Amino acid sequence: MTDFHLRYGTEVAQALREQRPVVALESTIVSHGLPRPDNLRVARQIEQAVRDAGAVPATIGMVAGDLVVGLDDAELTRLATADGVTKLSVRDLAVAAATGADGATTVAATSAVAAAAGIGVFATGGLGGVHREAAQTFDESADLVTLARTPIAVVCAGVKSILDVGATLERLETLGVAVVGYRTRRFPGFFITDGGFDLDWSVDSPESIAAALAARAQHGVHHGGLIVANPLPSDEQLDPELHDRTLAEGLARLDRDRVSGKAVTPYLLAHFHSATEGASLAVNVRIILRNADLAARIAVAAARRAD
Ligand code: PSU
Ligand code: MN
Repeated sequence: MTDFHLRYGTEVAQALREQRPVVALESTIVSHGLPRPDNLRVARQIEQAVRDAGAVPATIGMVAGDLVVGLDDAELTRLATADGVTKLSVRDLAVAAATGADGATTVAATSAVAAAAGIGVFATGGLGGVHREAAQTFDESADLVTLARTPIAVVCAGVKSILDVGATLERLETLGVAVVGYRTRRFPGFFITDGGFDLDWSVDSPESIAAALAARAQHGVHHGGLIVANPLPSDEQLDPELHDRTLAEGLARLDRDRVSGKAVTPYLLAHFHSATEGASLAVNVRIILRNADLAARIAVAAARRAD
C-alpha cells in the first residue's frame, strides 16, 4: 500500500482508534460533480446519512497541501465554494501536496487514501470507467486501475451511463476487481436503474458484504477492491427517454467543444443537471444518500464481526 502523509479530523481519528465504523467519502462529487450552491448542502447531507446509519463520515480532500481524512465543516465549505479547487486523482496527490494546493479527491484518490488510513468502506455516486470511443482516445478512468490494487469496498450506483458500461465491466474483470449487485443481478447505470448488463453475484444484506470482506482477509487477499453496485429503485430513476436524449446531446456538445481528459466527466454531469432542469440533480443526490446509508450499514456490520 502507498504511504501518504495524512492529517486526520478529530472525530475520525478517535473512531479509528476505537475501531468504530467509519465510511470514507470523496470530495470531487462536491467540488466538480454537483452544481453550486447545492453542493455544500448535499455534502453535509451525505455525512448526515452516514451518521444516521451509525458510522462516522470521513470526507477526504486536500486543503492547502494537507491530505485530510475527515474534513471539518470549514474545510468542506472551502472545497465546495473556493475557486481553483483541483480535481485530484492518485497521480496528482504528491505534486498537489508539494505546491500547497486545494484539491478534491476522485474515487481513485479517495480509495487509495482511505485504504492507507485503514478505512475499509467508501460511498460514492458512480465510478469512473471506460469512456465511449476509448478505443481511439484511450480515456479510461484511473478509478479502475486503482481499485485493482486497493483493498476497499466501494458502494456506488454502477458507472455513469455516459461511459461505455460493457467495456468498463470487462476491464474490471481483467483487473480482478470484484463486482456484486446489492439485491440485483443487473449492473446499474447510475441515473438509470438497469445499465444493460448482468452481474455474476448478488448479495442481500450489509452482513453478507461484511462476510465477503472478512473472507477475503482470511484468504490473505489484501489488495483489490470490491464494488457494491446499489441501483436506484426503478420508480426513482431518471426517465430513461429524457436520459437518452440528454446523453446524446451532451456527447455531441463534448465533441463540438473539444472537451477531453479529466474535464469530460464534470462537463457531462453539468450538462445533465442544466438540460434536465434539476431532475438529474435530484436523482444524483438520492443515489449518493442511498449509497452513504448502505456503506454505513456495511461498516457497522464489519465492525460487529471484528468485536
Ligand atoms: N460520479 C459522479 N460524480 C462525479 C464523479 C463520479 O456521479 O463527480 C467523479 C468521481 O470523483 C470519479 C471521477 O472518480 O468523477 C471520474 O473522473 P474521470 O473519468 O476523469 O476519472
Ligand atoms: Mn479520463
